[in-house]
Amino acid sequence: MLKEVTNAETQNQLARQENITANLTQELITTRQDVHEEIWEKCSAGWRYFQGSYYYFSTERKTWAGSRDACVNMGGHLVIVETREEQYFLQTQKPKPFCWIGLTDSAKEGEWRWVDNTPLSSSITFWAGGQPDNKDGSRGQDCTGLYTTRNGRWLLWDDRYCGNKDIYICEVKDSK
Ligand SMILES: [Ca+2]
Ligand SMILES: [Ca+2]
Repeated sequence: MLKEVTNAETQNQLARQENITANLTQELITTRQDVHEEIWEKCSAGWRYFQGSYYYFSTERKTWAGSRDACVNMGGHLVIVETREEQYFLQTQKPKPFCWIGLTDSAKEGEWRWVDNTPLSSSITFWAGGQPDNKDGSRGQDCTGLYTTRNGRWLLWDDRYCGNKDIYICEVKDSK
């Protein structure tokens, strides 16, 4: 009798655990579907996904400040390039011919900061040869963008006049 009760309890426990496992599996499948749908939705609307961030490549042209505000309105920020891989990813997307990124020295000449106020690291920079040169007559150049070098192969950084209207790249970190 005692043995039968124990067996029944064990079976009950097994059944409960199977139930929990099945629920967890279902939850995992649903979460995966949600993530895929979100990626698909964003990508199909002009967003691209790379290593934990979504990137939006605009087709409309705005000043640097206008671009910065547009990205904030989309829940993100002008792209902040933190790694070589990220820079190479942006290069492969070929956003021609020039597009704003979130780097400026408008607060203090020569002191480059990202839009989240992080100072530019000297080890991760991708300035084109001779840049930044701050050359645009008396207006100076305080805002950075990616531009296609003459051989058309590399997208490197150049500082330009912030009032120029150009396309831009926004970044939104994946919250999941
Ligand atoms: Ca400057
Ligand atoms: Ca320049």
